[in-house]
Amino acid sequence: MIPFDATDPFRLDDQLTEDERMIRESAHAFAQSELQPRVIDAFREEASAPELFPLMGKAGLLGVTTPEEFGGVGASYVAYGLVAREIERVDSGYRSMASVQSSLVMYPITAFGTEEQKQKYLPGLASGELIGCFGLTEPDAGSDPAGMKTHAKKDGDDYVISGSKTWISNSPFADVFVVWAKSEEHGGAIRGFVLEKGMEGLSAPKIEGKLSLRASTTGMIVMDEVRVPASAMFPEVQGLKGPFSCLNRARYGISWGSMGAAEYCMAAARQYGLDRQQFGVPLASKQLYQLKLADMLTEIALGLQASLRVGRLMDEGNWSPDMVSIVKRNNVGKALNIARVARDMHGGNGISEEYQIMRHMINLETVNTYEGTHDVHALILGRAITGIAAF
Ligand code: TGC
Ligand code: FAD
Repeated sequence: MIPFDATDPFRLDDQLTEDERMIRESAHAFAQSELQPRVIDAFREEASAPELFPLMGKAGLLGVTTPEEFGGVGASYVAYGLVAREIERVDSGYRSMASVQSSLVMYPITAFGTEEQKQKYLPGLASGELIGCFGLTEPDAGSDPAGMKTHAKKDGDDYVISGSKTWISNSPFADVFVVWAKSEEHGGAIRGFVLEKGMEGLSAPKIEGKLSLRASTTGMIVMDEVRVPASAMFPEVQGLKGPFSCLNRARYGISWGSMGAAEYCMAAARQYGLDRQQFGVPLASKQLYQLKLADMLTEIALGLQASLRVGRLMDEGNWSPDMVSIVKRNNVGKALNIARVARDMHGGNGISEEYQIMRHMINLETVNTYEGTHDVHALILGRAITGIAAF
């Protein structure tokens, strides 16, 4: 037998490689020194922070799984998950900024792009000199992206793209726009295009007034007959499997990230219970208080192990998207519940920005919705179980 460590119940650390531990430690150091000091003000002010991208790039937090030849880190999916966990321990919005860049912009360019597209965009995206965004969702097509209206029309050697995307992370300050559109030339099949800031007819207004994920900037992508050369299109990939392949990676990262937010909330509730005296004793001495902490510890331990397992399977190439639905749905749902309970355990202080719990809680409302809502992932799993699509 060995002593039990309540901060690492299943000895996750022992299951990591030396490289993964180093990446986790450097992500932790970066998140605590660069992100934590600014997040309370950034969230309150709903501040845009494009300047964080070069800092994250320098710290090796962008393109963790992208091959080194394109400026990435060339590390494992487990390492990518560990980075997401450390960033989201501070704020889901900062993790969003990084995971869109890595999973939704660098991944499709790496997997589907031409050599020219890879050389042109990947090194700048890895260093954070370029910022990327991913446009799938539209005002009338959220959970059902097959219903998108954005379309691309062939005109000579060019494509002319029109339509609008909404709720797009990073778009107001993005340089590189990965956009999915129905191509008339390909019988209405969905194709991916890489657009650039400054193209005529392209704009990306900011969505103001979010009550969640305020440290991450969200906007629209409006395309009014944006003319792009044929070389802006991903040459091979057709249909929804293009964007969905990107979502698999981002959803997997979110499964780790949400556990980071939950770990923060649990650690804060534990400390609060030890420090706060009521009825002449610390709150942590009460059975009800300990029950809540025990439930949190259990869900976090199980959630992290599940994500580690999926990550290892991804690294081996033995995974399926349904596995990712299990961990995205479960971990985010559990993290949201943990944050709500931790908020309650802080009493009145729980609503104060200083204690940071409520920020995590309201961020996780978004995380539960984006990248496939909690219920959409239930339906993905329901289809896998029964063979019947109930969307
Ligand atoms: P369906 O008929 O199931 O599939 C269409 C084609 O796609 C293939 N496919 C997948 N390929 C790879 N990975 C997956 N996970 C895949 N799921 C499906 C499938 O094999 C098929 O291929 P083919 O060759 O036969 O054409 O598609 P459907 O239209 O019935 O969709 C079903 C549903 C509900 C599962 C899907 O539409 C869905 O997942 N909806 C949720 C939408 C969503 O997650 N949007 C996310 C937008 S991006 C975002 O939120 C970023 S937030 C980022 C941040 O800030 O962190
Ligand atoms: P809807 O699809 O309208 O769903 C509304 C409700 O109906 C949900 O509860 C849902 O579970 C339920 N529902 C939907 N379909 C069914 C069904 N068949 N059966 C039962 N219930 C159903 N998108 C991008 O493309 N890129 C981004 O970078 C991006 N960033 C985002 C950042 C933020 C802050 C937010 C809030 C969203 C972002 N999104 C992004 C969009 C996000 O992916 C969508 O909000 C999400 O997919 C849900 O779509 P919707 O909002 O249209 O909700």
